[in-house]
This record gives sequence, structure tokens and C-alpha cells, in this order.
Amino acid sequence: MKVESITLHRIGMPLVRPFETSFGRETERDVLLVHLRTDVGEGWGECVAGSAPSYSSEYVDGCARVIEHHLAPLLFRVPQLSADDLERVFAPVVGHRMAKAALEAAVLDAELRASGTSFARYLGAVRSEVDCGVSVGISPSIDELLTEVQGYVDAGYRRIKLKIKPGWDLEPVRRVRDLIGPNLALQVDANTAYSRDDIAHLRELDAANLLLIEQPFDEEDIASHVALARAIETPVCLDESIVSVGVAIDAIERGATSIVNIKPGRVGGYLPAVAIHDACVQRTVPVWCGGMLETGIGRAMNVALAALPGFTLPGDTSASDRYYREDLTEPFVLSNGRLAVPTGPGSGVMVREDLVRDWALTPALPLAP
Ligand code: NPQ
Ligand code: MG
Repeated sequence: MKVESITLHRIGMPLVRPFETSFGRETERDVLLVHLRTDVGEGWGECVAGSAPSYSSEYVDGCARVIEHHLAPLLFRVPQLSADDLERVFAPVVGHRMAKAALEAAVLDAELRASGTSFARYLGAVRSEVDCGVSVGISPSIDELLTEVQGYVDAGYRRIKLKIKPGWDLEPVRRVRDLIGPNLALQVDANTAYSRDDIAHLRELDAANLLLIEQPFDEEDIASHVALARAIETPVCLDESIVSVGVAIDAIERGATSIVNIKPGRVGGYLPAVAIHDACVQRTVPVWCGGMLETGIGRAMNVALAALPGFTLPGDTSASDRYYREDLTEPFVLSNGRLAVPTGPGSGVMVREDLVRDWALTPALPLAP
């Protein structure tokens, strides 16, 4: 296909409750959307970057500029484009994986809609619904945390993930384990808030019988994760560190991670995400699909990815109402702790363009050759 034009939209979506992590507190999701027009039809993609470079070095303004000045011009130059070619087309731009992934999603959506194929079928899904977990932010108090967790348990979530940081770890984790009982899966995510000196402290988490501990140390510090994995019973899982299939294989072979969180936005798209999935399956490393507070666009695509065979643990692919009162597409609704994998062409969901206009933070930015 031939890309004819791209429109960048930036929208603000209020969160149903503030979401606090070790790196910050969000009350509104600031999302960059990519609307692609091609000779075979349209496609939408969503950029997972946050408004500030605090989860990763990428952020919304930076992604918009790298798309505008560097990636879109590369796309416009290709006479016959397929999503399979994007790794090569984007190769002149180093890094900027979240920006590349947003365009890849839109290209895939357009291409798959044109051929009448769903994301799920194209990526290799083997399930029609996926088990869902939920990520629970840092709370003002343990009582408020317990109330929030109980709500998710009542909603049917199959796994709870608690955000932790120094000063908010052993006690909240113990209290939540007491609340939910020994059988419901529980895991923690530190978003790089600890250092190697904290290993003895983190070992005390073993008492809570956690499924895993996610990314306690800096994203570039594979060695400290190896040291922790050797010291602790709880499996170590990397998120921020896993930016490519090469890093994933290296981290697995060094013993830094025995479970991998796959986020398409962080690794440059759904095709690199499938490559990491395949490398993990080959090495019998379980994977799960992370979440970045996606709208229905990214959520639909993530749910399709999470239906691949290696995704054997519940992901952060929560229902729309975990984050938003109203979603940008038809909402994803939990049923028996699961979400249905969309079956329609492309992402399988329709973008409500009236809401894209109503929620705009800045004027739409049209890009053309
Ligand atoms: C994680 N997500 O697994 C991320 C962190 C995260 C669901 O826990 C704006 C942009 C807000 C990116 C909040 C979950 C974000 C964000 C949290 C990423 O580490
Ligand atoms: Mg994480």
C-alpha cells in the first residue's frame, strides 16, 4: 500500500482515579494517536509514551516530533509498503521505539482492514479470550489500597499487581495477601525504584508468595537483576529493560529474568513483540502482556497479542473501565475475569472520531508528502 497522509491527534482522557507509580502520579492520560490514510483505506495507531519522560526516555512531544520530522517522511517515500518492511524502512532512525510502534500499529490496522484479517489471526492467536490482571497504583493509605483491591477482586480480575517503592512495599503487600487469601495470583512492580543495596530487603517479599517481582532496578542494570534473581525465591521479571529481542535473549541467558513483560510500544511494535514472544517460547520463558493505560485502540491490539500461545500469565490488559469512564472505541468489558479477543478486520474496533475531536489537547497535525 501507499501512505497518502498521516494526522497526529493529541487527546486528554481523564482517569477514573489517579494512578500513582514509583515514578509519578497521573490524573489524565495524555495520548498521541496516529490516523493513517492509504490507497487501500485507513488505519489508527496509539503511542504509549507518557507526557513526561519518566517511565522511559520517550515522551509525547518527542514522539510527535520524531514522527513529524523523521519517521513520516520515511513512510511517504515507500511506493509499496507492508508492515513487514517497517523495521528496514525505519532503520535510519535509532531508537524511538514508541514512536515507531505507533506508526506500525496504524500501518498494520490499515493493511489488515484492507485484507479482511484480524490482528489476532495475523499475529498467530490461539485463544478467543484472554485472562486479565489489574495493576494497582500506590495509595494514600493501606485502607484505601485494600478497598480498591477488593473492588478488583469482586470485578473478577485473575491477578493483582501492586505498584511498590521504598517505604511502600512489605506492609501493603502483606496486607493485600491477607485480604485476597493464598490462592489469587499477586505480583509487584517497582518501576526501577530500588538499588542493588536493597536486595536483602526485597528478599522479605518471598513471604508473600508472589508470582513475580517486576523491574526493581534501573533499565540498563541487567547485572543487579541477575544478583537479585540468585538471592530471591520470587521470580524476577523485566519490563523497562526489555527493549528488543536481543536484550530479551541476553537477559534470559544471563539469568536476569525468568518471566518477560512484553509491551509492543516499548519494543517498537507488534512484530518485534511477536519476535520476543517466539524467543521466550523457545527458551520456555513465560510471557505476559503489559499495559500502558491504552485507549480501546491499543487495548484491542494488546488483547490480540495476549492470545498468542506463550502468553501463559494474565496481563495488564484490564477492562476499559479500570482506567476510563468512556473509551475511545467500544469498551472492553470483563467477563469471568477475561476479555474477548476482537475478531473483526484490523484492530476490530471503531474509533469514535467525535471523541477524538472533543478531547483534543492541541489542534490536529496533518502530515503529507
Ligand atoms: C508498568 N503500566 O507496567 C506500566 C507503567 C506505567 C499498567 O502498571 C502514562 C504513561 C502513565 C505510561 C503509568 C502499568 C503510565 C505509564 C504506568 C506507564 O510499568
Ligand atoms: Mg512495569
